[in-house]
Amino acid sequence: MTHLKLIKSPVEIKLTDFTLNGDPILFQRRILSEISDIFLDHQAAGMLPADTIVYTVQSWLPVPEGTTGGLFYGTSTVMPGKVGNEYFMTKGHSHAKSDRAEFYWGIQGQGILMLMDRQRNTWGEEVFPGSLHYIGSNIAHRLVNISDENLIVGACWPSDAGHNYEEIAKYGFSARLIEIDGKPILVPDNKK
Ligand code: M6P
Ligand code: ZN
Repeated sequence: MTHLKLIKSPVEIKLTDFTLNGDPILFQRRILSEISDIFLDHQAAGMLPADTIVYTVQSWLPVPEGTTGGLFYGTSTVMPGKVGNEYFMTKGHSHAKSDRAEFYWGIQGQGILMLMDRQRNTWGEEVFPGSLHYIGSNIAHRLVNISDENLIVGACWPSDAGHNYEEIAKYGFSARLIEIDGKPILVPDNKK
């Protein structure tokens, strides 16, 4: 019974390193060997250690997955690095319930949030500490680290959004973020 009680939330963000502390927290680690297919240069991917951590995600799911009206919170950390000339990035996804939106915000490091609409138009938003990103419905999204430090990004999304990874796994985004002359450039790459 919490009536008239002053209580603490079960989860806190540790502001020195932005990790989530509390219970329950879900921790995911994506290593290169599991996600090497997302990168263009498979030979370059094969030259890096298979257990290289590309990114981690900490999430607080306060209600069961699929609940209507709830929210989830997550912190993604994309490591610095490249596969060939392509920066380390997340798998990327659209939402299984495709009309569900999401907020991302930059916490640490420099990156690009790649966004792609249903017509496969792809663009990028610059991510930096304090940047805020509204990812509308029907927009696929992927984070790319373009700096030489960890890219840390917060996220908040509806608990019934779900993840659709299949389309991105099959067709990719219609562009890749490649380093050319020391700068990140979106280069067309259409498999559809
Ligand atoms: C954010 C949210 C999560 C997502 C995570 C990693 O924290 O968007 O829903 O799972 O980033 O991204 P991905 O699922 O594309 O690997
Ligand atoms: Zn999402």
